[in-house]
Amino acid sequence: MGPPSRDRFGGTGGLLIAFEGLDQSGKQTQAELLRDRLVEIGRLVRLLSFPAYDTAIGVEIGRALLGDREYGADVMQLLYVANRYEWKPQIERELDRGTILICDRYLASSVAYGEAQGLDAAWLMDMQKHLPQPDITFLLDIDPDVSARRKTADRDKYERDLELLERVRNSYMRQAASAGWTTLDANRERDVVAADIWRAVSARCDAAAPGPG
Ligand code: ATM
Repeated sequence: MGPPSRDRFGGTGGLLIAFEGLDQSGKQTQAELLRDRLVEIGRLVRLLSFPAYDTAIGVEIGRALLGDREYGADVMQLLYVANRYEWKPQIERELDRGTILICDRYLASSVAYGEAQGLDAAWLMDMQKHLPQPDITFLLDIDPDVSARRKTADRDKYERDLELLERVRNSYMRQAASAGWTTLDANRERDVVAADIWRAVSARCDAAAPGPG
């Protein structure tokens, strides 16, 4: 017999859900609300956030975002991608045991921010093809100026550049035309957005739940 199947729908019930969008679009809030609802119905859930600043590569990313390093856009995205590969074994283990993993940013952030800085989107996707792919990606869509206005303090270097944020949003929109994406207007009330997310996730959870027997 081969290794256990990683078909998450017919098998263990694990799911990988990603939240994407500009800073201040409510990714963390929505990820936490979704976690709480899934815990309420008895599912095993884990929240992850990328960049994961608590690894060696994550520490380096943090320094670069604060301006203590002068890496080019390509090196930065290689670091973000490597940071997710650092987590790959753990993500696979969790999915195999049926955990619903909720990621605040994942693969598509590298494509969006890298593409916005002139990098090749195909290259950014290709080097991430051996990471566990998300089952559902939610794009929480807000205007770049809303993102910039909501955050006035402690902005990192991306967050100060409106034109760049516009290009990030365009990349997200392009990516969101693919299967597995759901785009939501995140200018609406928090609970209205959460209800849309719950409708999409609970449908998938029912499909993923281990059947009787
Ligand atoms: P957080 O603010 O979500 O921790 O992310 C830091 C920055 O890293 C964020 N900039 N802004 N706003 C987006 C950027 N980023 C990438 O460019 N590629 C990635 O893969 C990830 C995870 C984040």
